[in-house]
Parts: sequence; C-alpha cells; structure tokens
Amino acid sequence: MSEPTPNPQAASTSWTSFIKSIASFNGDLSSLTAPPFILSYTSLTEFSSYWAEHPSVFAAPAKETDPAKRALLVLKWFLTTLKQQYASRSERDGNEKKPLNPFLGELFLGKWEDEAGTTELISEQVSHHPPATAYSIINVPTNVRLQGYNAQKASFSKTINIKQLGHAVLTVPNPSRPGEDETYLITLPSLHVEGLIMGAPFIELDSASYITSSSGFTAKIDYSGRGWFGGKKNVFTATLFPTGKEKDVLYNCSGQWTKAFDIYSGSVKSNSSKTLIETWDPTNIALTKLIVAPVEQQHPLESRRAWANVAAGIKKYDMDYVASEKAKIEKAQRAMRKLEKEEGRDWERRYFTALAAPDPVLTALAPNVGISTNGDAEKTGGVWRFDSAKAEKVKGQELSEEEKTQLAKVLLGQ
Ligand code: HC3
Repeated sequence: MSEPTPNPQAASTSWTSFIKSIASFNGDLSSLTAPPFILSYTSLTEFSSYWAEHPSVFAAPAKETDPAKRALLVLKWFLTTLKQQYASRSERDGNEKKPLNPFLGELFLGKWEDEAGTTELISEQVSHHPPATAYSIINVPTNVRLQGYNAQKASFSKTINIKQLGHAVLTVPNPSRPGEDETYLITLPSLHVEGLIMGAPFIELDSASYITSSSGFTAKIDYSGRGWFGGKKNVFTATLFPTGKEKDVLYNCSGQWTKAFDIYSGSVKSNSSKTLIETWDPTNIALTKLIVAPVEQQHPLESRRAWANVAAGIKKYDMDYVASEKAKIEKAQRAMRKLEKEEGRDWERRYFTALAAPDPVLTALAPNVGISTNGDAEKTGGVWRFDSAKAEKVKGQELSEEEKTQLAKVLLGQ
C-alpha cells in the first residue's frame, strides 16, 4: 500500500508559515513546529549509527603498525562517515526532515555483522534539558571503540545554523604494542540548513573540525559549500600533520564528502611531492545494514518500540493521533521527573555515566585543537562516558512481557 501524500497546496501554505516562524526562532530546535510532510519518524538517538556503517573502515586502524598511517586511517574513516551523518536522509527522502526529539532514557541498540566481525552500537538519550545523546560503538574482534555525546545549539541568521556541542573519542589498540591504546579526540563540525526557501532542506558543513591523537598527530578538516571551489557543494580539504606543526603536512585529502574524495601523501601545495594513495567513492561501496531487534522483542525504552505509534501516525499524516501519542509520552515523562525530584534521585542512565572528575582524554588532547577541556559539560548535562560496569549489569537482563507492559505504562504512558 502506498503512503498518503499531503495536499500540495496546503503543504506549500504550511511551509510558508513555517519559514516565517523560523525567523523568530528561539534556538530550541525541538520547539520548531514543522509541517507534517517535513516530520521524520526517526529519533535522533538513531543518528549515532552513522559513525560505523562501514565497519571494516572503522576497524582498519587496529591492523596498521605505522602510527602516521594509523592516524590517516582514522581520518579516512571519519571522512567516510560524513555522507551518512549529514546527507543520507536528504538523499533518501529528498529533504532533511525534523527528527523525533528523544525522551530521557531512550535507547537505540543494534549491531553490524560483516567481514569485520560484530560491531555493537549503544545509543542513549542521557539528558533531556538540555537534550544530549551519548553513544558507544565497539568492533568486537579488534576492540576499536568509539564513544561520544552530542547536543546542538541553534541560531537563526539567514538560515538555521547549528553548532554541535560534545565530542567523540576513538580508542585504537596499538598493534605494535599489545595492551597499549591510542586515543583520538574528534571534534564535531558546525552546520547550517540550505534549501529552506525552496522547501527542500539539506545540510552543508561549515568551518573546520579536528582529530587529534595521543600518538602525536592532528588532522584538520576544512569545509566549504557551493560557491567555492568551482561551485560544488559539500567540499572539504583535510590535512594530517604532527601536532603543533600544521605546515609539515604528511597526508592530505580533498573532494566532496557526499561524493568521491582523494587521499594523497605529501603536502597540499607541492604537486611534485604529492602522490595519490587512494580514491574513496561511496557509490562503489556498500554499507553494512544495522541489525535491530524486532520491535516486539525490544526493551520498552528502545526508540522504535517507544515511538511506534507516533511513527505510524506521521506516516499517515494523522497529526491528531501523533499529537495524542506524543502527549502520552510527555505526560508520563513529566510524572517520572516529578517523582524523581520528590524522592531526591536522578534518572539512572542505563549505559553511560557523567564524569565527576576532569576527563583525562580531554585534559591531554583538547588544548591541541583549542576546545574546552570541560567537554561543554554545562550545555550537555555532563561529560558522558560509556560505563562498561553498567553495560555488564544489564546484559542478559531479559524482561518478561508483563514487566515490559508495566514499564511502558509508567515511563511512556502506553
Ligand atoms: C540539526 C538537525 C538535528 C541534529 C542532527 C545531527 C547534528 C545530530 C548528530 C549526528 O551525529 C549528526 C547530525 C546530523 C543532522 C542534524 C540535523 C539536521 C536537521 C536537524 C534539525 C533539528 C531539523 C531542522 C528542521 C528542518 C525542517 C529545517 O529540517
């Protein structure tokens, strides 16, 4: 059965009012009332999966014995994630839609199974006010692991501009020194929405982001949009250099993060010493599909189960049903927060803990790239780190059908 489409005239009228409303936007992305056809039925907790849709590229650094080449493989992996992170939805749906705003404790769990072995994903909404999502991704055979958290700060000037708060940390076991890990601190690019007036929003990345490692290398990725470099969109150049020696470029990469890009050894400027190592062309490389448990087997707090009714309503453009199903969740969540306050306790995060002490990775690496060593904690509810003890505790804690029903009622009003 094909999905219903909204009346085109009504859609264009509601889009015009939406654009007008954005001009007085207060910076709270969740408060934007977008027209039905631009609403996504996917929650932001799902976006954490974009970090590892090519698991073998994610795990590759663990097999490289040369530290500079290892740092290059980390940069390559990061660049390959950009298309998924920032363009996959607009390429699939024709525009960037407004994702579901996760509730506190919402989970998105899955795994990839392919030639890289098993790679596990845990994503959890660790804060609601301000909204922040934390994630952990582990490639089991190599123990390459990523953890991070993110929040967004939005503003309006000609369009919606988004600064990403938080960061990611990639840990790579050093193959030359068993038992020793290397850490890579990854900053997140700023972005803005293009195509708003035309009713077909898509993302463009802005300025620069960085990856800096405990092994002494830093990568700088510069982003620019249409109007630069011959009018192409999604353009970037990246350089990898020994930390603190930005001019001593060891490798450089350039191209479009949505299309193909080249990786060279040597400096960007000196063509004579520049050698093409590899071209990455996503059109020739299949993604590994994330395996997510069937909805009926999921924990009640898992995203697709919790939002199932809302998602069904969005798919049918039945906004009254969407509003009443969303209201059930919001009401139950408000009651839960009230109870916690009365009992003097905080919602227990299932997989992550906010650090009490300064984070050693941030302390050591953040100054390399000029970001704050406090990890934007005041705007993300804390510096969130994966808590393996918590994860171990919940492993195999299978809930009975009765417990699931009870939890869904109390936490989500369903
Ligand atoms: C800004 C954004 C929500 C946040 C999304 C983030 C930053 C989330 C973390 C991921 O790792 C990367 C990522 C990709 C896209 C970002 C979204 C793009 C648009 C969305 C706004 C809330 C929606 C704006 C509404 C509309 C109708 C203009 O699209």
